[in-house]
Amino acid sequence: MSKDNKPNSKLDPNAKFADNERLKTQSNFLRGTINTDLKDQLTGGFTADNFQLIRFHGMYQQDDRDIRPERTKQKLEPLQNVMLRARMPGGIIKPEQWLAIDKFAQEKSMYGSIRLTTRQTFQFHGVLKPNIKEMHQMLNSVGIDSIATAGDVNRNVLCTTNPVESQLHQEAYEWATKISEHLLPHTKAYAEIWLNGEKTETTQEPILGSTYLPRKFKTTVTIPPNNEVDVHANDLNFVAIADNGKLVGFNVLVGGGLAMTHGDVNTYPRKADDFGFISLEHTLKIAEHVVSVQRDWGNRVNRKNAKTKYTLDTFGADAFKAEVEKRAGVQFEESRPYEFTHRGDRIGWVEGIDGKHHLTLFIENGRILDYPDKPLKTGCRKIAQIHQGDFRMTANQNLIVAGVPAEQKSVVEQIARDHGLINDAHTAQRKNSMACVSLPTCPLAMAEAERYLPDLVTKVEGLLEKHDVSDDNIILRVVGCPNGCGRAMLAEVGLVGKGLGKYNVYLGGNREGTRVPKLYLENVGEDVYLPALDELIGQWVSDRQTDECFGDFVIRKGIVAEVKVSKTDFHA
Ligand code: SRM
Ligand code: SF4
Repeated sequence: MSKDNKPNSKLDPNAKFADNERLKTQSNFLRGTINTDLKDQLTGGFTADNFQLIRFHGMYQQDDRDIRPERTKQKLEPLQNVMLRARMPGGIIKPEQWLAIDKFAQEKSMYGSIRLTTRQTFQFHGVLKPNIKEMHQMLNSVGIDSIATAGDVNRNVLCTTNPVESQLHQEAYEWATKISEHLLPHTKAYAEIWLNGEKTETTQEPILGSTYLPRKFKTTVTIPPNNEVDVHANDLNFVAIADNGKLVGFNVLVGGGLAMTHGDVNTYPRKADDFGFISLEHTLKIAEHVVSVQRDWGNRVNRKNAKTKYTLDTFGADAFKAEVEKRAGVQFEESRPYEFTHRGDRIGWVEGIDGKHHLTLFIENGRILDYPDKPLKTGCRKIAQIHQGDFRMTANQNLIVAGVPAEQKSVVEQIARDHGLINDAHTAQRKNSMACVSLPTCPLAMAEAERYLPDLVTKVEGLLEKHDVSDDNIILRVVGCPNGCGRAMLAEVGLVGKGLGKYNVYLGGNREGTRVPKLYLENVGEDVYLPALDELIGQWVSDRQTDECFGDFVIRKGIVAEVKVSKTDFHA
């Protein structure tokens, strides 16, 4: 759609806009009637448009699907509550902030957990209506907000954690924060509604536009060679180019995204295209105009084809890039060389070049909770009570205790060990497996993911042991539906939920996260895919080339075809 609200030239001019366009237009810059709904204690939920509008404020209305049937039987409304997702550019959180969120999760959320996400932030699940305002005010009191962590806007900006090169990380992190701030909505609706802020009239959204973006938009600042943030899942990526450890500019990658819809060949996961290099001073202009071109050219009729990845395939990447250059008044230079070599977090201690120590804790599924045999939440709280550095949430749902002085290392490690935050028995396979939240809170889940992953990993560990490669691993990711929140569409083995106990199995991603996998088995259960994996792992072990990973092996052997261009290859 162009700025004057007409569909763009590639769409049928008579096509009807998606209803989300109406609700954004009528929302008075994201206010809707949320305030009225908040006062209505007859229902725990939000009504009509407000159900969608609260997303722009970082919340989703949910109910626990495990107890839904029982409540229906009792003729009760589902137990409506909200999930909150915070805005934490680069995933950095200070100990005092940690203590505040820990307290809130414990006292005011239904599940008591802090859930680290695949996009370097945390979620509270199960916050009831009477506690929502208090939650935002608590967050605000420690300098956290949840503006634009959901909805048709630029979301939380990621930044590779890189604990080793402190100066480069600091510079990249500052850019992640600046980009996040630059692309935030200008409306003061959040402060007005949740923080009892002064009423100020909003008259325009200079970057996002009065109807915001056609769809969600995701951005990263990435420090190669670690592709922990998975650039190809993101609309816009700034890949850091350094000279002698100092940041000089970015290669800009545009148009990645992973979601699809089962059975709809017009939807597919797609890698981002490399537009070229820019020097640092152009960063915000380029960010702004990749957003503005997507804002004006993106599909506002069909939300399934509204993300930047489809805009690039509709108009052509060259046309999109030329328009960005024109609007920003900046020419992309030829891309500078860089390489991604891995994505996993280095679990355990590393020493930074500044002499500080950093401990990466493996948090299975990112769920920080006091389990009977491992009180993870208490352990994190105890570390936060003595820690003088900060915490970094990684895009692999793990947590780094960053900036520990040498003399405090042993105390931090002891707390972590005492509370199950360090477990030497965790295999490389477990540490390189990931799942999305899925059931019971996700309304879109078709199959289990987070609750299933630990058992599945044990079974895959068994297969690796059987074939005598226990120290090796395969990047394994499970998602409860094809939206792909656990980034299964960049895994060596990706399971995508189809129905309870049934998954589509995709093979052929690589270690670096630069290849989309391809469908191998459709709508199957463990009884089918575990024997199939057993067989394939056997072949891999006997026929692999030196250090060849599983994903590369299945492509070389033609077990699945390589996806080079998603639009043509993914469903072929
Ligand atoms: Fe996601 C929707 C959880 C990362 C693609 N995602 C959802 C919702 C909010 C369900 C809903 O719309 O009601 C899920 C809430 C579950 C719950 O109970 O918490 C949900 N997504 C998550 C998280 C928490 C998964 C996790 O286990 O960590 C991640 C939160 C990230 C964050 O902090 O912002 C999460 N979601 C992703 C990713 C991965 C990434 O960005 O690196 C993707 C794929 C990349 C991409 O966008 O292409 C992803 N989520 C989606 C989609 C499909 C979007 C699309 O292009 O069609 C939806 C559904 C939608 O937007 O309509 C979705
Ligand atoms: Fe929910 Fe699907 Fe995302 Fe999993 S992939 S969290 S099931 S929307």
